[in-house]
Amino acid sequence: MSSPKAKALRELLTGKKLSFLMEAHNGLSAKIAEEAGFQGLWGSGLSISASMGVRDNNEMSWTQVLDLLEFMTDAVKIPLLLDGDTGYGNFNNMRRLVQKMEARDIAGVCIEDKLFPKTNSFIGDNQPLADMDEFCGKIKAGKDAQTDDSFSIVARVEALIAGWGLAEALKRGEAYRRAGADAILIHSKLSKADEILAFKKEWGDRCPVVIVPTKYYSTPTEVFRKAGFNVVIWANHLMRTSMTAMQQTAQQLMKEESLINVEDRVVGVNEVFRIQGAKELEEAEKRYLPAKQEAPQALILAAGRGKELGVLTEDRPKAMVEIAGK
Ligand code: SPV
Ligand code: MG
Repeated sequence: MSSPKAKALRELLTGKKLSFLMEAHNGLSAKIAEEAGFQGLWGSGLSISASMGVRDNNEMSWTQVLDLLEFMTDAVKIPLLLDGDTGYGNFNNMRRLVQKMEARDIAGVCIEDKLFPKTNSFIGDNQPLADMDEFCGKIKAGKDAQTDDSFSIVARVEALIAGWGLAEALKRGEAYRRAGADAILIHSKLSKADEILAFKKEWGDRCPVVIVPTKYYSTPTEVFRKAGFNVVIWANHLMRTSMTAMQQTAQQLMKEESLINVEDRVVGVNEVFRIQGAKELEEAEKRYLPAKQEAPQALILAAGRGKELGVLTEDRPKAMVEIAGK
């Protein structure tokens, strides 16, 4: 058994060409990413939590995340890789997560070797790491729990983020690969790509490698391609771009108390209806609702009371009922 979405994500992870995953945090951003041409989505923990007005510290429960993912994955045909943080607990929580994700046709999950509740990788230094063997058990439990052969588990190595160095990152990556991870995500918070390039050089082609260049954004994509990375994640840019737009609009409306200078900068409501699929509903209504009765165009007056007219003809014949003042 293999779902087309799980298969599609696996192909992106293992394909010869460099692939891209676009962050999405709700059904709308998922649709926008798909329409732009992206072949896969990143369900970013940072963006999802921010869009819900909470912190990226597992303040949303895992079932709240799943409910949101259902809207996202229902909205599109492309696969979604969930940023599953630490797997929301130990190996047991991880295997339950995998089962529940498969039930919602979510194509894969990335888990990171940190401690629950996690902290975003760009906050503070020296974040504690999970015990390597315990994390390997979590990967194994997830792989054993999946029923779809194509469901992917990506193991995220946080050793560079935590300042433990390249040797530790390689050691952990190798242990996670042996535990069954389908790909490794090597994360870095440096403004230059040096340490992830050094990792890839040593790693070779042992298994696919995913990167998140949020902090080393000025590195040309060609460098990643040449180094042989498999997937680049644009991890939070739809959430951040929408924050910029919302802040501008809210501040402008607060100040100007008028829509006049805002209207040309925002999509029209017809564009909102289009992306919601309003047209499909209109067509479905024609197929499934009884044909609408035309409103009466004429009333033929005749003698007699016409019992259906009730009180109108209690004390007069139909022909004497007042209509439009006559
Ligand atoms: C996320 O998008 O939530 C990530 C990537 O985990 S990062 O924020 O760069 O850690
Ligand atoms: Mg995250």
